[in-house]
Amino acid sequence: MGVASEASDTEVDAVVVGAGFAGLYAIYKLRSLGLSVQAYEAAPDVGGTWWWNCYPGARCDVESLDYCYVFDDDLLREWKWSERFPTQPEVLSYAQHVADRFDLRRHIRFETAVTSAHWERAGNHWAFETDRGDRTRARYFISAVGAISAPNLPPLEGLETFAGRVLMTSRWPHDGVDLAGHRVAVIGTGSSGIQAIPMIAQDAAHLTVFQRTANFSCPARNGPIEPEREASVRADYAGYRQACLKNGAGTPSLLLSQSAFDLSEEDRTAAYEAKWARGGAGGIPALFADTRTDMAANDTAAEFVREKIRSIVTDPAVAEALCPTDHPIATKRICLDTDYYATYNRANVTLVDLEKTPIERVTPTAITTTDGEFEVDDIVFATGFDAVTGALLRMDVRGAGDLALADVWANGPETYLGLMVSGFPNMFTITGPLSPSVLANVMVAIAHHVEWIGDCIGYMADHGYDCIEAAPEAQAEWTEEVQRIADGTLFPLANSWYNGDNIPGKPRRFLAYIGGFPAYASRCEEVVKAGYEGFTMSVGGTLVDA
Ligand code: N01
Repeated sequence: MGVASEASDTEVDAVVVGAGFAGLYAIYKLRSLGLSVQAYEAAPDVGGTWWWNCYPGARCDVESLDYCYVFDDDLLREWKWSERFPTQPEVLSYAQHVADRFDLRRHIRFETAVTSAHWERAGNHWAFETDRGDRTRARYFISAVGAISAPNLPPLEGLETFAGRVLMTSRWPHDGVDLAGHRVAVIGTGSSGIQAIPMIAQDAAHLTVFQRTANFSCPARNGPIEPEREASVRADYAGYRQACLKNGAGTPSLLLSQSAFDLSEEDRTAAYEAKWARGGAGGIPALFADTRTDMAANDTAAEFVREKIRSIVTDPAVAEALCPTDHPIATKRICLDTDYYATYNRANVTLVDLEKTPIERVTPTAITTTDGEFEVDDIVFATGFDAVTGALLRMDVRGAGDLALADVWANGPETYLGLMVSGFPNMFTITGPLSPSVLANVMVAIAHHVEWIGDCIGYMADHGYDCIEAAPEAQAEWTEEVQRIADGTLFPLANSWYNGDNIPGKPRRFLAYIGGFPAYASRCEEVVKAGYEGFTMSVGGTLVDA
């Protein structure tokens, strides 16, 4: 744990905001370049989203062997995951291990949130302020705030009058919550809700789930890592990592090239059955290359999962309410569960379909829908995040000419490669908007960005530059390209956080690059080979020949 000390007034080479997996690696990388680094983290410890989201059932939906750093061979060798899909405590302990192993904590000021970051042209630096009164100046601003880290608490009428406990999966108390004997409400059935619901149902006297939109979920089939699989990965980490980098989603088991219609109906169903039996979130939707682009192909996967729901849930009306029909499968992040659908067969679980009977208000003792009153002791919000842009925009970020990032992005984020924003010199965004980020294995996406940024800063130092900015034309082209590729898929058909739909008033724009991780990485490499094409490098903002 970090120790909070008095407010400071310092100057460093780089400020890193956030000490999750992106922030930790950024600290390590920048320090290895010889830069002085100050990181700020709002939580009392490292881990980012894995620190905050300690709700019951929280677990990673990427396989553990794929969810790790690869920058250090000894680290790879010494860390041993215990399960195929690691629990939140295990992922958190991995982050803590890395922080200790590489002595990263001494660079991090914990329980300290950056409130503002302003570019000061005169000093060619960023000036930061924190909620503890720290003032720090730094040449480089590295945003490692995370794509899924700014919680969304819907403003339900009357919530402030509720007499019971109000909990959020994304802000779950670290010392746990005793739900025994309680009547609990869960609002939200995304990845967080779907993981928490089966666990809460086991503890609570009664659980009422308030579902606004049914979601597709596949069984995790979690368990110990198969020894042969682990041995083969460990025998050739370098080869395995190459396979990750060549895969569209940054994890080798996903995305095949065949069409759903290359197989007969019988063979296709058998292939889906095999994936369902094997478990994992990527299995069913990633089985065929056209699932995300062709509605008929998508329907084959969607209907397969709907049939599974009908076969698991014994009450036909409840089963139908749980069957998603409003969006193609995998156009919202597919969920990964353990016994989610079967939980609705329990006598102590009730499903409320908000599509038919919306919430009207919260009273001191109940949630009231158009259908009546549901008395509860605790309300758990599993209502997601202001994803991809929210955490950055919750800070007061101002670039050249005192331009506020919030104003620049008023119609949606614009970036160049998801790495930089025009008008915001020396500000890099790890897994930023319009990069593969949430559509790739985030550990692969983080590693790629941190290394690209580190190489870029190293190049600048070698060539005598101290200022880099994205060119407006390059940014406009990239922003347009990201949307155009998304428009060629089924993703825009879903109301999802991928498009910003979950936050009232948020402009609709597809927030991640969906062209696949290898295409993205190649583009970034080409840009470098062409002398950082689309970026302008200078000395203190003045263009020079270096
Ligand atoms: O959030 P979500 P999440 N009234 O936005 C509902 C990652 N993650 O925290 O669909 C009533 O997906 C909302 O309804 P609707 C993963 O990338 C990973 O679950 O908008 N309901 C939805 O059901 C994931 O995608 C892991 O109609 C309201 C739910 O709340 C991302 O984080 C685990 C509402 C929010 O679902 C976010 O997942 C957890 C309202 N006013 C998360 N507002 C793993 O690695 C929202 N909802 C496994």
